[in-house]
Amino acid sequence: MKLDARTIAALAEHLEGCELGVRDTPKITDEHPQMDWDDAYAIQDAIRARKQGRGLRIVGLKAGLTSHAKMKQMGVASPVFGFLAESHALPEGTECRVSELIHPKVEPEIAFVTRRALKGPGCHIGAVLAATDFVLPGIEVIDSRYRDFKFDLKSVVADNTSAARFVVGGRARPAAEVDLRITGIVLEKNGVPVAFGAGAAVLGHPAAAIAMLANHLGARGEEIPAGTLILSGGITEAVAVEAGDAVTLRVQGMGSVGLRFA
Ligand code: OOG
Ligand code: MG
Repeated sequence: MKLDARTIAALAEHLEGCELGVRDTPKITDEHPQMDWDDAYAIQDAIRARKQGRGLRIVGLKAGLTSHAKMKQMGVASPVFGFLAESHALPEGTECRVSELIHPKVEPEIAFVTRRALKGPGCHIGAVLAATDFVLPGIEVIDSRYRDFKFDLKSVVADNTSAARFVVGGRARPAAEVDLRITGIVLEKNGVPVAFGAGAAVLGHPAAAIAMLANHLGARGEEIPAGTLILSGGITEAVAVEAGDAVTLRVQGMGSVGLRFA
């Protein structure tokens, strides 16, 4: 760790303040270039603790920057991990209020729900599939707190990997019943297909993102508990949205999930 406890607490307060106050900020590594990975995750953990301290439940986990499309769009080279709080969850059929967000974008994702705990190191796709209860379509709304979505990996980890809102829905399927590598997806905006892909875009198999998360947590002495919802990462580039837009994600064999922006 390169930052002291006070700086970590102050940066967590700053970034969460930007989230709740709908304000952007320059990336935090501009002022703290010496920040390391442990600092970045410590800031994210402090944001999580702030939310829990206000009585908010943590309802899931997320992997991000797990596809080449996303890595290329954001100019980075490795996945990152974050959390989903109760305040990020949108029930299917409700509207997402754009006034609560800075510059939202949507991502088509496959969500996993575990039935057994997953613990790294050494977690692999097979272990993930064996521990998965079901998979289902999910739309993640990301909203980097950084000006113009410009960041480096440490800054985005500290900012809880741009987590803002998400919705899951459609038809949940047992993981054993689908081949997620060749599962096709179409993302529609206002009825027009705008992004297409297949599960293999995410690290060859979306379950690989969950294995990476388990291994990441394992290195910190933590695990993915049973019953956890996990977003495995955007399959395509993220698509900007504004008030009035309606977005639908269709996933082969899993129906569709939609979100309206107001
Ligand atoms: C970081 C979060 C990326 C994903 O699914 O790739 C992410 C960002 O692009 O702002 O959630
Ligand atoms: Mg995402």
